[in-house]
Amino acid sequence: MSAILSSFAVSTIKDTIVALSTPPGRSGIGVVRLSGTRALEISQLLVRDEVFALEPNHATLKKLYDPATGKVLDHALLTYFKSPHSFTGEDVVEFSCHGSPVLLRYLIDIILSFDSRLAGPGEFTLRALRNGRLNLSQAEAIRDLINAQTKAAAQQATRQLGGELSALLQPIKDGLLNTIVPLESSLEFVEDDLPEVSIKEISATLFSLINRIEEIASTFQTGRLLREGLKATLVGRPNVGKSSVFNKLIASDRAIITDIPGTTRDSLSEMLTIEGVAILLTDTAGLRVSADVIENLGVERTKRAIADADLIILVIDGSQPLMPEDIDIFKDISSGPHLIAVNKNDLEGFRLDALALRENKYNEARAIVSISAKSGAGFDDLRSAIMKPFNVWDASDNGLFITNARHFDLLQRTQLALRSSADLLEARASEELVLVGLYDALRFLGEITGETTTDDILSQIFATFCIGK
Ligand SMILES: Nc1nc2c(ncn2[C@@H]2O[C@H](COP(=O)(O)OP(=O)(O)OP(=O)(O)O)[C@@H](O)[C@H]2O)c(=O)[nH]1
Ligand SMILES: [Mg+2]
Repeated sequence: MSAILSSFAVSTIKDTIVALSTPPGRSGIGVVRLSGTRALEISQLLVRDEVFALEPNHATLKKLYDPATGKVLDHALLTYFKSPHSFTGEDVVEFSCHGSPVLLRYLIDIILSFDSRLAGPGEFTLRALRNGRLNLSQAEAIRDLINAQTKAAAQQATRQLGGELSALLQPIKDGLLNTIVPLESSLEFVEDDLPEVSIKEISATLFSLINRIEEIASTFQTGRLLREGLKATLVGRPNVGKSSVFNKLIASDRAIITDIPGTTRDSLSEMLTIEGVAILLTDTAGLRVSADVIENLGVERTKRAIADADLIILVIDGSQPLMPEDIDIFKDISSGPHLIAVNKNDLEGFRLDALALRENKYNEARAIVSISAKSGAGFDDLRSAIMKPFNVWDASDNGLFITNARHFDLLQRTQLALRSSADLLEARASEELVLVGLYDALRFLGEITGETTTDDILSQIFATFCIGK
């Protein structure tokens, strides 16, 4: 482990920490977790039995006492994990109590009175990291697993927790070392310039490493979606059926629908899941120039929702000819990811006039789907079209994706550093200069898994964890 990492951990090395590891509130069971050198001793005080020895990895039913009054607090199941074979690598005792918030608070207060302190966010995981039980990308995966909003996101986090990201990066680090070694040794023996064949070999290795990193980094677009979800916004002129499409997609009568244009006044958002990706769908006020103050405020909100969206779904009423307003709205949104849903295909006279948007002058139009919010026709196509620009087709059982912006950023920086080294090598610059980029690249890769992560970054990362984990 790096010196940087262990110096960050020094402040937390000795004390015993405690926290509620289950969510606050009433529940069947509430788990209080205790980690550190005094964990076992404190447990003995609570069960009022000095000779009581918990057997590691076994659950034991015990009465817990309030040492001040001698009264029984609860009957709890105690599980002891002996250092180093525990989550944190320290002695850990978990108390599975009845899930009463009052009782759990009471128990934690008693434990705190025995020379322990409340754990900070993610501090159990931080200790696990410090004790080499897992690396930084695995620690982040635990947080992501807990926060996962969909099955696909949970699966990605589990894979990262299993060490797949580190395994993916290891060959790149090895490759880098293979280029560093000949450069370093030629530095040492100043008289020997690197032979041309070696330069060519190193350069080829560098380019293959750059390509590999690019390949891994390119999964971020999908990975980010898996982790954070996608914001899709329904827009269109009044009465085309945006709210009807919204209700159909979320399978609930959430939005008010009437045949009066201007029904929706305020933006409305709901979550749904398509192909394992969480979608935050927003219904908006129909876009038109209106004399109504409230409606105009709604239109302002629609514009903000458009700016904020990853994908715009333009709804058009296919039972009417394409209107100038439809085209205006289309022009406003067509520079970003969008699709066109031509609604009301159950009606007589329905036409895919919107095709004109694609076939004639406005050829940026992406997918056009014919739907009916009334009959539900075309909704499978609509769902596929929503996911299409984001290439999430078989995200759930494909390879590992980069889901974390921090990792993506470090991969980009690795790539830039390698490119600058490759350019310098090409220009036959001195080995010293070429090496700078290679060492930078190695350090950036190390920051992903935590070998070279600084204190500041570590505290920033762990601040995003929940207490008790
Ligand atoms: N026949 C038919 N009618 C539809 C369909 N979708 C919506 N409608 C009707 O069209 C009218 C307007 O629907 P809304 O969903 O309120 O339209 P909107 O775009 O949200 O309208 P605003 O909120 O006013 O902008 C209602 O009378 C709906 O019942 C459809 O697929 N087929
Ligand atoms: Mg509406």
